Amino acid sequence: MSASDVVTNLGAMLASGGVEVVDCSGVLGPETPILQLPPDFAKNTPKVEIHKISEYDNDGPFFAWNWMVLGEHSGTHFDAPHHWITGKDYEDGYTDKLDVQRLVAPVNVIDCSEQTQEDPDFLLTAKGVKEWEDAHGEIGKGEWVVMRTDWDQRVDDEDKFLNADETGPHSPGPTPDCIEYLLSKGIVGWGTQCIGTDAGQAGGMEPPYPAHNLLHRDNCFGLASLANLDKLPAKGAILIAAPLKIKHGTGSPIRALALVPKG
Ligand code: 23J
Ligand code: MN
Repeated sequence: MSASDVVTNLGAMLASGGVEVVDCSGVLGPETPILQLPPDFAKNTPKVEIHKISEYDNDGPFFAWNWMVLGEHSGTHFDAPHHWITGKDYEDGYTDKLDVQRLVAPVNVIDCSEQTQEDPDFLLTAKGVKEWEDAHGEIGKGEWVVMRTDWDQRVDDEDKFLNADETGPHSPGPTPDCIEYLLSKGIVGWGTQCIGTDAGQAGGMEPPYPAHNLLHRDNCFGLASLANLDKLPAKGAILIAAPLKIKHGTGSPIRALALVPKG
């Protein structure tokens, strides 16, 4: 089939609903959980604010619009390579410079929801990924890989979502060897349903925050706070994860969309 036929057929399938568009973003608003770094870092991202300019009133009789206070790394969002020191030298490592061809790609969904229900500190390893590949097929070059934990069920309760105690945050994520293995397969990026791409306890790993450190070292992307991964097949969907074109941006909220064949 020619590329032209593929796109024509995809268009027809989208129009008929044979291919379903699944919303993999959470709601962005004042209640959206925001990462709080440990107190040794004084500055943090503020909560999302939405301020009304007008809503069919004296300030705008025919129109409604708002302005916002919004961090780059708030809610369902994209981490660009420039976000981490290991990715600082990539000229295309910013949200306004990156190669958009890489943002639309097949997605591999690794279901860890059973393990993470038992253990909020569950870590996906290279071994775990290889076992998933034995069951579902190989992860290919240029593809997304996302970790399903159903953490989006907690998103309306910030305490439950961040899941922190006196020993720090407790949320699932990857081991360093997991990310190294995925990078060896040539993935475009790694996504999770938690506040960041790394596990809650990843500050104590070697290297610290391995998803951030290793993905961005290799000019790859991160996705965080993804929703509705339980509605995606293990393989066979396409994920569109496009950040705003923020000048010199290190990341951006996204409307993550998955194209899923129905039936
Ligand atoms: C800054 C510092 C550490 C982390 C993060 C940001 C994120 O998780 C993020 O949103 O990229 S771990
Ligand atoms: Mn981020």
